[in-house]
Amino acid sequence: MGGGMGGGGGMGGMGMTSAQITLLTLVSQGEAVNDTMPDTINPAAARLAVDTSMLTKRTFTLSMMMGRGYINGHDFDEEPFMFDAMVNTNEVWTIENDSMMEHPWHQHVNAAQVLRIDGGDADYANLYTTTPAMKDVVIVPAGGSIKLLVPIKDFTGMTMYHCHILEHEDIGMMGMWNIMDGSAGEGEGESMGEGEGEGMGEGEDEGGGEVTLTLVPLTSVPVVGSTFDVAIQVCAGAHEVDGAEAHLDFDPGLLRVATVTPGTALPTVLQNLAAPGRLSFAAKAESGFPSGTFTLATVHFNALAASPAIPIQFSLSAPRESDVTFGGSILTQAIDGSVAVAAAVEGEREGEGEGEGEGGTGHRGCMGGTLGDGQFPGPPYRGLGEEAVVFAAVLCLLSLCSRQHVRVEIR
Ligand SMILES: [Cu+2]
Repeated sequence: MGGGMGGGGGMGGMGMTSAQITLLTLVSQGEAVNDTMPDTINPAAARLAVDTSMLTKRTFTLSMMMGRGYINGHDFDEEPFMFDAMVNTNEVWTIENDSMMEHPWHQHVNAAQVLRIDGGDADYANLYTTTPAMKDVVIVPAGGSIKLLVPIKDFTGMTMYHCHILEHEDIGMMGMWNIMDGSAGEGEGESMGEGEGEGMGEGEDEGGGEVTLTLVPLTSVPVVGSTFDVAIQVCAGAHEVDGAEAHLDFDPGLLRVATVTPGTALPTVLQNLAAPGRLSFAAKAESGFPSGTFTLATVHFNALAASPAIPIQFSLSAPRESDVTFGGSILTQAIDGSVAVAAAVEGEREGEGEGEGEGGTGHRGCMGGTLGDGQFPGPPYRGLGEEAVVFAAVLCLLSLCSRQHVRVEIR
């Protein structure tokens, strides 16, 4: 994992010229078509259902002074603001704008769901906080703030966040973010800013990081009548585990447990009980205690009826108290999943949800899931046509070149 800060001033001269160049020329042929944008692309898209109360919270304050830009008082060119995060966790980020102009906040790698926007245009705030879209650019109103739910799903390593007005990024309003692999344990890397005050990662516990229970994939989109798999996964990092129990609650009208395949890491099954709307599974090990990421059990569900996304939740209250133990409880977080059951459609998509479900026990660890063909990370992108994404990418490129803000809404 190694910390260190590669690639310091790489963004240096970017965007400093104002000469006009032709990037490409589009030539169209044939009859003009008068088409309208669809109201909805993926009706199954849903907002993430995550309990944010126990998540790591971070605060970033954007400010400008004397021709420089800052994040938490740090000028990227002097000393970038940095922090460490764990892949396969969720975090809540608050971005505050202490300046007199708005800044489009942009974080690389992992898109976020907008929980809240204070200040600025009410319609924008309403749209961004209600659609199921995942965003990687959100305007932080002048003097206002935004709050993001950030599922850290993909890729370890160093990445960036910055104001998306490139001039502001160039004068220092950019920071770095080290995404670490939870299973690698400790890593007291010096990249953890020296006691940066507010917002910095709520003191990780000494013993090797968080211990979570989660579902893989976090979101499933099976077709009605199909069987699909959801793995109950334990992410224990460097902790050893002697037992785990998962109690799941779901809508009995939409899902039914067909069978449960116990995992191998905790070989002694103590409980395996499915009832309408619930499943209880518990297992332990007598020796050879596992650590890292492993599957407690894989649940084969039947999708009974079409539905927008509904949660599959870990029960956390006695007597059905989900837990991971080593001696006593070591669970720090249980991450609920969701299922949107798609109506059976004629044509290509038919049968896609059949059988193997998607992802299975992906190598991505706790909540990444794996991507099947033609799927994009994050629930809202699932099933989105690739053309739509290419279209969006071209528009983004054009907006970058023209320095115009082109807003593409994919809903
Ligand atoms: Cu800015």
